[in-house]
Amino acid sequence: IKLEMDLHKAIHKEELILHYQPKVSLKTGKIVGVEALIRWNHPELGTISPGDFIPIAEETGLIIPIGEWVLYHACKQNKEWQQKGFKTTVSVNVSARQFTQSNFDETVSRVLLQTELNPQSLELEITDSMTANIERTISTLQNLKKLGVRISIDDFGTGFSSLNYLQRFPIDNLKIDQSLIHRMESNMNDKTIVTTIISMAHNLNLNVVAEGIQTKEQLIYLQQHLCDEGQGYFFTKPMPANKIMVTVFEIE
Ligand code: G
Ligand code: G
Ligand code: MN
Ligand code: NA
Repeated sequence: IKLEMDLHKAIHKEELILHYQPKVSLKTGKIVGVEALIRWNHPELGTISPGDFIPIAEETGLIIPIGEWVLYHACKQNKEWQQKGFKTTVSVNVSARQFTQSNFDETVSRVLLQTELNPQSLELEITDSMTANIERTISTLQNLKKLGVRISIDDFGTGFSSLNYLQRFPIDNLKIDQSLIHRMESNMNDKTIVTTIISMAHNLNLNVVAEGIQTKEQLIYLQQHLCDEGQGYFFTKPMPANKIMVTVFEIE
């Protein structure tokens, strides 16, 4: 209850911040985008990870204002980077409760206008847990695609997703869940699953992103099997906007 009340005030008290994790092209080694990941600097408890407060935000409905805060700040930051000459896209994680709001597309449209970010530079990450109502999901995705934004399926390969929706949803990217990438080393079956996901995605004209790359071996295997892009501690951990400017963009 205490945490819930604190979360209520967190936005106005400017305790929420975004960290960014680069997404790297496995062909060129260049940074093609960043994923925005929220953090909460609690005045007494220190940094609280989204895994611990996003569920509370979802239950209480606070995810709606928080989600809009994330969207606005991620777009605004990316616009600033673009004006400085860094050609990146920004990916924003979207919760089920946000995605199923009837005016979610209007929120996205408003934020794009406010920040003057090119819609093609914004990627929305949804998970298949929010695709229970297939027809409704398709219609929401179609409205979002009309705005010009890109859509990713996050955490792919976990849960009980049906492959059926992949060809029915107007999506752009498939992000392979990090658990599969981590298990590749020890498990031949997981290697096969990953390469099969890559081929399937390419056959459906989808761009494939591997999450959670931590070792050179994982990277080489993914490159050999033509995975398009990757994220993970092997490249860099998520970091604050000012730090990413110096340590990552400047290296290019
Ligand atoms: O950054 P970290 O590994 O702690 O993130 C944990 C989880 O929280 C991940 O599943 C991630 O997708 C989710 N998450 C991070 N930032 C956001 C956000 O801004 N909105 C939503 N809905 N989820 C987020
Ligand atoms: O659910 P989603 O894919 O959005 O979650 C991304 C989360 O994974 C973020 O919290 C991020 O901090 C974390 N992450 C990113 N790269 C790595 C990695 O290489 N290893 C591990 N263990 N976590 C990672
Ligand atoms: Mn994600
Ligand atoms: Na993921």
